[in-house]
Amino acid sequence: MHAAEPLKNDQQSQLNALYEQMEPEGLYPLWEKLAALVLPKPDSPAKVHKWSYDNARDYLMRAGDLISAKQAERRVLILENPGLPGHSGITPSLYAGLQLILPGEVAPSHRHTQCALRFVIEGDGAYTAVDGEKAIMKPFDLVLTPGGQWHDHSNPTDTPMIWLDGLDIPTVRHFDASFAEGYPEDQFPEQVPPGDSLNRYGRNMRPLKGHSADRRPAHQPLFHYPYADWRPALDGLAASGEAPDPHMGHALEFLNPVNGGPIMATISAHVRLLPEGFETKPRRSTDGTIFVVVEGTGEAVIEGETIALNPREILVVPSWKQVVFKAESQLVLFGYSDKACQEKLNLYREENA
Ligand code: GTQ
Repeated sequence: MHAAEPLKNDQQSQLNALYEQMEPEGLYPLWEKLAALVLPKPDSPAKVHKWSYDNARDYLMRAGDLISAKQAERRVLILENPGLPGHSGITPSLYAGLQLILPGEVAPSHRHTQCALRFVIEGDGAYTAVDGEKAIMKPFDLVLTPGGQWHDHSNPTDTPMIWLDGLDIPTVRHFDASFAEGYPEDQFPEQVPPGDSLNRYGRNMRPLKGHSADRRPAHQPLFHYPYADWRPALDGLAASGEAPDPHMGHALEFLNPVNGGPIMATISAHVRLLPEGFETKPRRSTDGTIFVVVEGTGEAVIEGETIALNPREILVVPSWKQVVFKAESQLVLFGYSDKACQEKLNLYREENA
């Protein structure tokens, strides 16, 4: 930041002697570390990385032969960022994993302070039950398990079900605020028919009054955002004739109907559609983002590095890395990040070139 004033003659050796004596007392000189602690701009230890779905699926199915969902509690392969070894994070603040539920299996009910989203990649008809209400899942549905709510996953179909788990595990760890407990039975007792909260809160309406109107937590009533709803909305935007946003394409954020804010306290999520041949202008933001390719092919060019994009691949773009997306065919992406959390802390920034 400022040009350092040079040290005189034997100043450094005297300082070194001082550091050595202080260190056992847990005392360190800030002036040796200031530049690395207070950065002029983000310099994420996380790396740009892409996971092939087919490759990860192969390992997941092999795990499925060796351990049951019940034994594992959650049979998930963690997508760990290669720049964050041992951190179990895909970015410094967020976690990602691929979860497999085989036909007939149940991942038993538990609850925890961490917030979770599920983005379905494969299978049709398994469900996540949240406080005893099933969200029956189809490919590319978004399902939330907000912090503190009981949830179990079951697959009554005859095909495997696989989804991407996105959680704020590293954020909760950072704040030392994790609580978790198991439910005494595998499944939380069913409270209402599937789709109940979607009917009450998912159509831009809310219960006026009446039976179980207040069953869901007031701050988080909706937890299912079906592909059948969001995908046609993107098509409608693309067909409207309005030019795509130069940096984002046609992009829609998933909302919490209570306040029009992000889906959960710590995690934001969106989808975007880039028409065939469209190339975005360069953009960077402080929210490192995890993308799933929903359909189409293209490229992400991140700080000059070109990464091919194919359906079901998972890509992480860390904080403040400049990215350009190019759609070879019409490209549809899902993305989630910690923008919701950063905005609360007045940290979020973006730069649209
Ligand atoms: O489904 O509850 O990938 O608690 C990691 C932790 C999934 C879950 C994960 C979890 C879950």
